[in-house]
Amino acid sequence: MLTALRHWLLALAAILLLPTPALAEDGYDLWLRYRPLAAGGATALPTGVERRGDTPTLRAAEAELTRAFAAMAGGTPARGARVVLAGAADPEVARLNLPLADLGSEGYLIRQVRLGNAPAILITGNSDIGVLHGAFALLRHVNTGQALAGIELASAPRIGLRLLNHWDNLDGSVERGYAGESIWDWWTLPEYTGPRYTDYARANAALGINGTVLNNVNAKADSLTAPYLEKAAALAAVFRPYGIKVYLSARFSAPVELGGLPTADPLDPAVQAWWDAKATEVYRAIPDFGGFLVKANSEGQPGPRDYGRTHADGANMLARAVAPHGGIVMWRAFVYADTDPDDRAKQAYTEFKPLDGQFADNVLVQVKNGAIDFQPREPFHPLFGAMPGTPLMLELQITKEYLGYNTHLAYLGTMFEEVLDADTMLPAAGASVARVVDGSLDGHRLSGIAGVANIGADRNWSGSTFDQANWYAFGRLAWDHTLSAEAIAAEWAAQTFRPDPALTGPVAAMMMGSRQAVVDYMTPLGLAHLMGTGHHHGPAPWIADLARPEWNPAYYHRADRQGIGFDRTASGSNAVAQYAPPLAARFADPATTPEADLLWFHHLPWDHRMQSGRTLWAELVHDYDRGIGSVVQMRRQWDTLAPLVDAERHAETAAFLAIQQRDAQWWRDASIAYWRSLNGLPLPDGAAAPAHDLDWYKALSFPYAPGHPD
Ligand code: BDP
Repeated sequence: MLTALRHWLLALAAILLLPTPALAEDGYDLWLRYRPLAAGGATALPTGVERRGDTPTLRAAEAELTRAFAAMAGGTPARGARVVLAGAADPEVARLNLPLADLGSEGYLIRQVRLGNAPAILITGNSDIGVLHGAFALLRHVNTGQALAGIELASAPRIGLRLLNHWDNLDGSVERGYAGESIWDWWTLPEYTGPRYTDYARANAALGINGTVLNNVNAKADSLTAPYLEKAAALAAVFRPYGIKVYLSARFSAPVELGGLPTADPLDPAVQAWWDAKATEVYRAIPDFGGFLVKANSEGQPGPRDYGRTHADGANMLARAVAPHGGIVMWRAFVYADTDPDDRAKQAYTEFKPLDGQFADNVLVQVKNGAIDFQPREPFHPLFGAMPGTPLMLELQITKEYLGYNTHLAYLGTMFEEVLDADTMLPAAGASVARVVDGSLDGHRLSGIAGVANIGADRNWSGSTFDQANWYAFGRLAWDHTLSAEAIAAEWAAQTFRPDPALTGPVAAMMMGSRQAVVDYMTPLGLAHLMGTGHHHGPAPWIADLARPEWNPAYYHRADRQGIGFDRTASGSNAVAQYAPPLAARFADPATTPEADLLWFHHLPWDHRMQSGRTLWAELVHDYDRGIGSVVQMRRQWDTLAPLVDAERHAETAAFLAIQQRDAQWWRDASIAYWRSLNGLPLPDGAAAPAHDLDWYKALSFPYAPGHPD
């Protein structure tokens, strides 16, 4: 007995002596990080949640609120009015005559009202999904430090299709990924659908993302076989209550590879019949399947051009197959061919513009933000505004393939905002890319926006804390492109760390300057595509010997003894002519071209005079150094925030910022060493010499860098 007591006491002492285990801050919670609210804060938490209706979606909304309020209360008794979840059809809600008409099928309205003669915070919408979105909006409101009393919010999405594109392969690898393996465990699906899939759906529904393409655009036909459809159906079942539909990338040659047909010619009736039957099979497995995404005749993928047919022929064939089931086709405009000697930046426009008006009405053409390929900065793609008869879907890259992967802090909210706000001037001023994409400019029924996901199996989902912000910013702007990147940054920081202006202000400031820093130290003044072949992690502007000309960095910078830059004016490729006449005129003249895009449009002598009074050469070096300086500044700023951020996430970001500074120096030094080998110019006054000679940088090799597709 005594021994037992002694053991018990010893065990108790051991427990008491243990340091209190800190709540794990591993980033898993994303923006759904519910922690006790500061005592005496603005929010009186609701006394309860009342759910009117019994659907999986309403139950999910209730579960989210209950879980959040319990965690936020931290033991303090609730004092606020109860929250009521009720659709517009609820008789009591109907009697309130609330302005619900503009909310569409996914929007929400939140108001403090009286229901059943007691005060209530009502979350309502025209559908259960609207109510769910409202529940997440209310939590965002509280989690950013705002009071519930008197709350009044209403919002509806401006763009219809708000999709993630996963570049995930069936073997678990992720093309251009850096956050671990794919989160889809195809091997254990469909039997095992672990909690991670639900948490994925929660995180996306909180932003209003309503669809996800599960597999890589460089698709395998196997995704369309019965076993894989069953696996996709299991994911669709998890996502359905959260208003998220499943889509698949389709391999154009699937009728040959799976069906044994001799051709995939879109005009061949047997091929059409194969796709019709396949679509029927897909919809039998997944009744609310969204549709197909297709990369065709690009970078080795099969497509209609293999049979002398147009992209419209290919898209329309698939569109006919999914139309009876209510499906859509997203046909990518990311095409360029080594057989086409014309400027790569012109090729998508040349190919697609003449097809305007020829696509079936359930087809969207999906266009990357810029005409080359997700570079740190590109002018907006000239197809925006140029195809008024076709709904154009904007494709953004959330994953930072060309912006330093997960170790460089680069907030893409500013980049997304830049392209959305760009004025196409077609047909006249005020025709922003956002208005093309949301369908309002040309009155399209369909509208869409896609983000290439940066999600992987890493515990923190995105490979770094700050890369979560890019997923977040994409989702928020997809819902409402009028939000500002800065407000989104502050809102993200409040939910991710704490709703304290002493933290959110400096963090948002770091984020707002971060993408320009990357532009500065990698590809200043409109330069592009200077990265190492294959891995895309570091600089290799000297590469000029790859088989396809447009895969060589030298193709893009065109630097020589006299000057640098790609002449896209009438004396060069004349890509400027693909823009609206006033823009074409502006871009045709170096004096009126924004300096940020100068070398994108012009080949200029090294001694060209810049607005600053410096020569182009001195300005380039200045920008590289400014980029490094910004990283140094971010490191300082982040250090001062140590008392306001948990140790685990603070240390990770601090370490990554150190890597970023090292890499920024590498980009700067390697680039300068190379430019000097061409121009023979001395370093501008005060500029430091590169740490190594050019050969040293050329000799670096990274065969095992993450994200490499092979
Ligand atoms: C490029 C990527 C490549 C993708 C391609 C695409 O390097 O891996 O397959 O885009 O968008 O940026 O299809």
